[in-house]
Amino acid sequence: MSFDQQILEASKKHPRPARIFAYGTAGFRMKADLLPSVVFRVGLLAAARSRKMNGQSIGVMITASHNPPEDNGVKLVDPYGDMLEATWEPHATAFANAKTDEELVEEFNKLHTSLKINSSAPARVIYARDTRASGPTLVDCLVDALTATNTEYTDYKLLTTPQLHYLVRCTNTKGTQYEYGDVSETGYYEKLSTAFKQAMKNAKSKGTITVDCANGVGGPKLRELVKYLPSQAEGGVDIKVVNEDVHKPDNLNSQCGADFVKTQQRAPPSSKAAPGDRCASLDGDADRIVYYFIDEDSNFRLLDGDRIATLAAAFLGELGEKSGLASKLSIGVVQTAYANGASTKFITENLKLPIQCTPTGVKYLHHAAQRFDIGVYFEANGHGTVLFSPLALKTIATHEPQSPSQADALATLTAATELINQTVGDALSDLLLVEVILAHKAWDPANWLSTYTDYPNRLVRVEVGNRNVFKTEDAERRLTEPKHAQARIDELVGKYTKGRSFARASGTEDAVRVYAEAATRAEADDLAQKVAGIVKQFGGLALSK
Ligand code: NG1
Ligand code: ZN
Repeated sequence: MSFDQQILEASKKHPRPARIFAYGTAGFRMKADLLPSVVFRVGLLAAARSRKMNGQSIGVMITASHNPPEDNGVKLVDPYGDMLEATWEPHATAFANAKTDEELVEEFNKLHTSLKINSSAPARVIYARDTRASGPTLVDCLVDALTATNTEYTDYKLLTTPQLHYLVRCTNTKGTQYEYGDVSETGYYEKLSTAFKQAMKNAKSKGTITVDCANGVGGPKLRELVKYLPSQAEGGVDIKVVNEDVHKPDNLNSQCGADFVKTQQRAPPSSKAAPGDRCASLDGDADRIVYYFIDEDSNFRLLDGDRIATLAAAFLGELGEKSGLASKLSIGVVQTAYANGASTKFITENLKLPIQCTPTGVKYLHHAAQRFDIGVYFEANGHGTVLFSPLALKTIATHEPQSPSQADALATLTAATELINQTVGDALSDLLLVEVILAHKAWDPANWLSTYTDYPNRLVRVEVGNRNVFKTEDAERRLTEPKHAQARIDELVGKYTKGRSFARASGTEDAVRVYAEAATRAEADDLAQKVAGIVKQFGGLALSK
C-alpha cells in the first residue's frame, strides 16, 4: 500500500521553515510557530514506528515542559511507555529536515524499505498535549499525518507527560500478564491512590504539603488526583494546590515551577510558605518535582532530585531489609555529573550502594537503572523514578514474610512498586512517594535535609560561537575537544579545595553549561566563572578557524 499521494497532499499544508531540526533529549522543542511541519512529520514517523512494532500503540506528547509559553515541542513514546528507541531518533531528524514534500515521501518510503515495514499493517497512535495555547493547532498537524497514513488514533486531550506514558503502556499490555493498569486517566488516579493508601497504612505521621504546579497541566491533574487520596484526617496527606491557573497561557512556568525554583534557588515570589512548611514545585508537564522549605533563619532550602534519590534509595533499602529480602534485591542509584558530590558520597559511604553516572538525558539514566533489581534514577533537576526489574517484582510478589513486621514492610514495598511510575519520571507519583517516606520516617523537611550537606555549587550557561566543538567522554565529565581545553580546566580545578568542574554542550539550548563545586560558595562561583572563561575562549577560537 502506498501513502505517497496522501502524504504529499497533507504535507503541502505544513511547509517546512528554513531551519535545521534535531530530535534531542527532549524530542523536538522550539518556538511553537516553527513546529507545524515538525509535528506533522513526527506523526508520519509514529505511524511507521507503530507498524514496525506490530500495530502496538505509539504515544505522541505535545509539550515543551519547563520552557516559556511561546515554545512547544513533540516527543514520541515507545510501546512499553518508555522513550523512543535511540536508533529511531535519526529517522525523526531526517523526516523533520526533508527539504521538500517529495523528499519527505522519499524518506518515508526509504524507512519502510530499509526496516522492512509493512505499510498495509495496522498503525495506532495515542496522543495528548499540555496546556499551551499552540497545542490544538499542533494537534491538527499531527492528525493530518495520522489520517494520511491510515492510522487509528485516540486523542487524550490534556494530560501530563507521565500520564501519557502510563496510558501507552496500559494500552499495549491490556489483556496480557503484564497489564499495567486500566486504560484511562481515571485508571491512573486509581492505581496511584490505591497504592498510596496501602503504603500509608503503617506510616507514623501524616502531613500537609503545598504544591506549586507551574500554572501548567499538573494543576488540574493534581486536583483530580487529590479527589482519590485520603486527607490527613483519613490517614493520608493534605495537598494544597497553588499556581494552577491554566487559563492565562502567559503564566506557564513564569516565576514558579520546578525549573524556576531549581535554577533560581528560591521559592516562587507568590509563595506564602511559613518557615518549616513543606513545599514542592512541578514543571510545566509534571515530569519533574523538587521540594523546598524556608528554615528557621529564613533561608531557602532546596531538596532536589539528588535528595529524592537518596531518600528513596535509603527507604527502599530499609524496606528490603525489614522484609527479609535484602540479600535477594540489589539496589543501585543512577546520577549524572550534575549530581551534587555530597549526594554521591552519601550514597556510596553511608547507604553503601553502587552508583552509575550517565550522560545528561533521562533516556540514559532510565536504561542504566534497568540494570539493577531496583534502580533509582534522578537528575538533579527533579526528573526521575525508581525501576523494579521483572525479577525484583516476582521476588517481592512471591516472598513469604516470617513475622508481622516483615509482612508490614513487604506490604509497603509492594505498594511502592505500584505507586512509582515504571515508565518515566512522574512528578505526581514522586510526590506521593516522598510523602509516604516522610510519613514513615515521621520527618519534616529539615530532618530530610540534615542527612548530608550539599557542597556549594554553581551552574553557568555560556554562549559560544559554536557549542558543537565541545565533545566529551566519561559521562560528560571530561572534554576531549577542543584540544587542551580539559587540561586547562584540570589545572584550574586543582587549585580549589574540594574543587570539581566540567563543561558540556547543552542538548536543548544553544549554549555550553559549566558546573562547578568547591569548599565554599565564593570558591564555587569563582571556579565556575573561570571555567566559563576557558569555554568562551575555546568556543570562540573554534568558530574563528
Ligand atoms: P541540557 O540542556 O542538555 O543541559 C536540560 C537539563 C537536563 C534535561 C534536559 C531535558 C540540566 C543541567 N540539564 O538538558 O537535565 O532535563 O534539559 O529537559 O538541568
Ligand atoms: Zn518536564
